[in-house]
Amino acid sequence: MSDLIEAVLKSDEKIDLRQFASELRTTGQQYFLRNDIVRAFSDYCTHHEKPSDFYHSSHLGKLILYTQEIILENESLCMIIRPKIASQKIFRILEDLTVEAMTVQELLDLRDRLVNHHHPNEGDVLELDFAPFYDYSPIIRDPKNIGKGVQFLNRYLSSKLFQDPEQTLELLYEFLSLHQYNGLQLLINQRIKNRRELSQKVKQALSFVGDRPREESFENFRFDLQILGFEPGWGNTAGRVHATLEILDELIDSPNDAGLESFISRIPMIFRIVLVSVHGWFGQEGVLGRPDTGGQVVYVLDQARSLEKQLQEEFKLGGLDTLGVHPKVVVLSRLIPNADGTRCNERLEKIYGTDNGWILRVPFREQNPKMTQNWISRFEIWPYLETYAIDAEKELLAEFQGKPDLIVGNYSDGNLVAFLLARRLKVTQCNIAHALEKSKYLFSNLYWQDLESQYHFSLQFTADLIAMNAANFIISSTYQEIVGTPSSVGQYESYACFTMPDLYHVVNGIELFSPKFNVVAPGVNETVYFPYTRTQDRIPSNRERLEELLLTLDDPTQVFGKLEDPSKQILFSVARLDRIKNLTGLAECFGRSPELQEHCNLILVAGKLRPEESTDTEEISEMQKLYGIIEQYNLYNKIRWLGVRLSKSDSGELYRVIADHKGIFVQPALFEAFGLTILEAMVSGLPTFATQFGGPLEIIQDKVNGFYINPTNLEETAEKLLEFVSKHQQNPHYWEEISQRAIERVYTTYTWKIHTTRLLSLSKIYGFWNYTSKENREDMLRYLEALFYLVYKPRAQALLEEHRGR
Ligand code: UDP
Ligand code: LCN
Repeated sequence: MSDLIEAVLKSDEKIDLRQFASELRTTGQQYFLRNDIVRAFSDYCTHHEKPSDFYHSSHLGKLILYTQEIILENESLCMIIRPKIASQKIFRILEDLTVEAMTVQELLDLRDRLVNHHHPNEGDVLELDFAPFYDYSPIIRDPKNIGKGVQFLNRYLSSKLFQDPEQTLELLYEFLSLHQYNGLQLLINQRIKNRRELSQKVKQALSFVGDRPREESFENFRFDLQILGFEPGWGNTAGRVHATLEILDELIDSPNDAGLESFISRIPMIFRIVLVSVHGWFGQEGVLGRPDTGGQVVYVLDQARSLEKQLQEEFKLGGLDTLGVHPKVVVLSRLIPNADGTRCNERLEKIYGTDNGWILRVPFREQNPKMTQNWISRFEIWPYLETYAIDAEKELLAEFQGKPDLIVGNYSDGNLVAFLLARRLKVTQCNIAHALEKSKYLFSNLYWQDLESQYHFSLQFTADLIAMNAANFIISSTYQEIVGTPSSVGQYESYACFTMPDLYHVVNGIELFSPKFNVVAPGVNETVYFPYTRTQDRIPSNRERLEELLLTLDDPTQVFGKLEDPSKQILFSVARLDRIKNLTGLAECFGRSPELQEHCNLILVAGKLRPEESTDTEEISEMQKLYGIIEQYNLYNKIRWLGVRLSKSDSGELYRVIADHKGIFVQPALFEAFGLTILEAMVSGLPTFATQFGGPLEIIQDKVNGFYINPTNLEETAEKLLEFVSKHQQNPHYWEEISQRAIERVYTTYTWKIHTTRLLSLSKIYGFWNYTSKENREDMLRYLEALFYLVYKPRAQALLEEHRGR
């Protein structure tokens, strides 16, 4: 039994536990989530006049602190306790305070009973368990090391490998012989016939290049090295070639994991990359702010640019650029024939700022022209993905004139396509979630059947399970994306155990301690978003135009609201009009606080102004809600709502104009997986108040370089904003101090250079280990295929039929 429960039961607090349980019963509610539990317990303490430390310090208080869920059923109470990150214990407590441990299966049955979908007489439901497949691979032990997979894997496998120096050398030899680019042999050639020769020749080459001037170009001695058995890829100068060979020499003589990592990171292994981002409007202009088109598009485009740049630098240092070795990065997206003024109906579009970066758009097959001619919501896209992957494979092979070296999936749909492609092409698969819908929508799995007609979560969650288990490695933007915080469950963690009543039970959905997880945060485009103080890089006419748009322009086609006093401090936010982005919550917070209205104006930038311009139900309802709030609190003269789609450069300048006015950025989302707008605002120099639910908790250090808000507590949020405003009024340097620290935070931690250096190094190391350990994942992949064909595909076909009938 859990120590915590035992401690409660051994003390007088068992009476409180019984009383608390009986009070929960009187609410008539059966299912309590953490927030409900904490609130109910706080009420209990107040109502029973408990001493002030009872809430936190009593045994019961501590037990409640770790309790994620309580489910009441007849006389029993089920507690789901999360004593530490990524672990779960389940107990049933009966009325007489007898405690029994429950299995995951029992918990899932209980949840099914709760929603009247438990039918034991009709047989068992399919049970999915991925745990046996992870028995073969090493597992991280300490939860604090989750997300540092590659370091762990490298250390673990190195120590195994290095026990046998001869085998190490053999593997290195075989691995070095593999690399080619369009028929150009790289690294070593057949003149080095075996591992022993490799070891000798490395020493000879070292002495040969060591005698040459450090700066001498590789071209000058390329053919001398070739005779020794060495091909291009070691360096562009004698100095660089020497340094790379030295690392190898050291690795052969005294292998160690750090040396291996730095050596593998220098090897040219990745030339062609595919970034899969299927749904949404994927373009470079006029697409942001539409439903389904937000940060992912910004992320993928910036990542593509940065990957190309990083590879170009790498190839230059490796002496390969002059030999015609150039990287190619392709963003694979969907071609949308009815493109609504965007370029999404073009097959190929060059990515701005790249030499060889492209958006390749492949259409969905015309299984249902009514749908496939148009934008399709990410919730409806599932039936079209399998054939899309088949068509995309052909296009990619033609485009690259060969296979890619790395496939990166984005979001549930892109990750599923990445799985299908990687499986067919036998290429390393990396996943990026961006936002897993499962944790965004409360009870999305338990009530999936009620939500199915609108959200089709049965397809999405099945796709997620397939893709996340299939991926060779997963990169997440934050630690908590994987396993949450001590008090909240992580996004991936929510896949570990859940029920999809009548469809399947997941008893082990993902191994959170697997070294496949790596935290690699995104950056921000530094040419677009930079500090407001860098006046030399700003264009005065743009600044004036945007200042007018923000504060005074009277154009009802673009702006709603007219400021009575434009000199008040600006509260600013920009987001799509999704419910979860909660711009309406911010407006409500502003509306309810006359004091905030006295000192500030609220400026919101969202893609649209008029419900009739949208076909997205959530977007329409958010617009209607926003108009309602403006009316209810009479905010017409205190708010400006810009329904504009800004160009990239305007969007950067907009933040800076707000900073010129000493404004404040507020990100009020009910949940934010990461939050690129936060980086954009911070690097521009805006003091930023962001939601405490999700990624912002890791980006911002509270009260140091920004502030957390609880967007569900409107009063507290208004108070926090007012406190800042008043501090700023008393001390004009206060704003600047926070502003400066926000800028520093981004430059030290969130740059694309840091991101891509890490991503490429990960890709190579996973590639190396997959090769050398010849890890046999075939059994898991077969299981995943079965899931795809037996569960996903029939459901996707049924959805297609439904689409056809619309
Ligand atoms: N954005 C924009 N115009 C809008 C809404 C959003 O340009 O009307 C941009 C914003 O600047 C940011 C991205 O879209 O670059 C949103 O990314 P974020 O990660 O904050 O949220 P997401 O939309 O992905 O959930
Ligand atoms: C999706 C989201 O919801 C955001 O929180 C992220 O910042 C964005 O994708 C980029 O990863």
